[in-house]
Amino acid sequence: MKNNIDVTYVDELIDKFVVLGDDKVCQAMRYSLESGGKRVRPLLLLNVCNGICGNISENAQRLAVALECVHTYSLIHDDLPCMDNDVLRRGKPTCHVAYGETAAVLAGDGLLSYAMQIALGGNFAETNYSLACKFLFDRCGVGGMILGQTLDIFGQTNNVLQANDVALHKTADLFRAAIVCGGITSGVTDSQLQTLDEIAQKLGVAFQVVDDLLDVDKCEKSFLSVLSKNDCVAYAEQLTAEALQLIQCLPYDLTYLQNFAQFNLKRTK
Ligand code: GRG
Repeated sequence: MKNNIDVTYVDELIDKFVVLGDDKVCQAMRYSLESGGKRVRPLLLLNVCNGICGNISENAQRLAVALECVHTYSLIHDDLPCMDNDVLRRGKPTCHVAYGETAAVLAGDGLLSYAMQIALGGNFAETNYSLACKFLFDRCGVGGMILGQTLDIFGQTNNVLQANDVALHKTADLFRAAIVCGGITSGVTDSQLQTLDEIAQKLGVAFQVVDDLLDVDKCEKSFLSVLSKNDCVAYAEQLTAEALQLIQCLPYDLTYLQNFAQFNLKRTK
């Protein structure tokens, strides 16, 4: 069992696997990758591995870093003038404000390609690694995170079902990639993978509900546009309780997941 799977450890893995040049696009990629993200998704993946098999393989490290690259690209593109047009992210100028729109588009593209390069550089002789790579990139694509963004931008969010559908793809799909890939690389059974997937969906939607509660200015296309504040809190609590119950069905030490689920309800950023 490894101790201290924390933000510092994830940062070390990012330094190990993301080796960039010094041109403007690489600078923009580095700027966003190193601007204070919480590293939620890689931490979930690595801690699930550690809790299940007490070991973190290089393949798992690669998937964790690839996932953070995908997450970072999604934020850069989401902030662009043609999407949310945000000027601040994590209290700092967004990538396109700091480096210009063209470099920011390319930085997002670069991070997505880099994620594939890191994942494809892994050891495919290891059981089920190809399955883990497929699962990760399926969850990023047009049936996953991109679908979430498509529903968010071009669809309607008039009721809880629609808001839930957006959150399941925009947010929960990368949580599924994290938690299920942690399970795949640790060799759990298919039925345990199914349970991990259900836990991930509940935690992912709960994360988005709390995100909307923390961003009260965003009144459109938010859980707050279809539920009262109290009902949002109750919904996040209900999803968390369901996730915690499912975690207890698994025969592993998943204390990290339990703590994360509770922490999410109290987080302030
Ligand atoms: C690929 C064109 C394109 C768009 C990407 C999904 C998406 C579309 C953008 C993500 C924008 C967004 C706000 C998604 C919701 C998920 C979410 C709550 C993101 C913030 O995650 P944190 O809190 O971020 O983990 P940090 O800053 O800690 O890395």
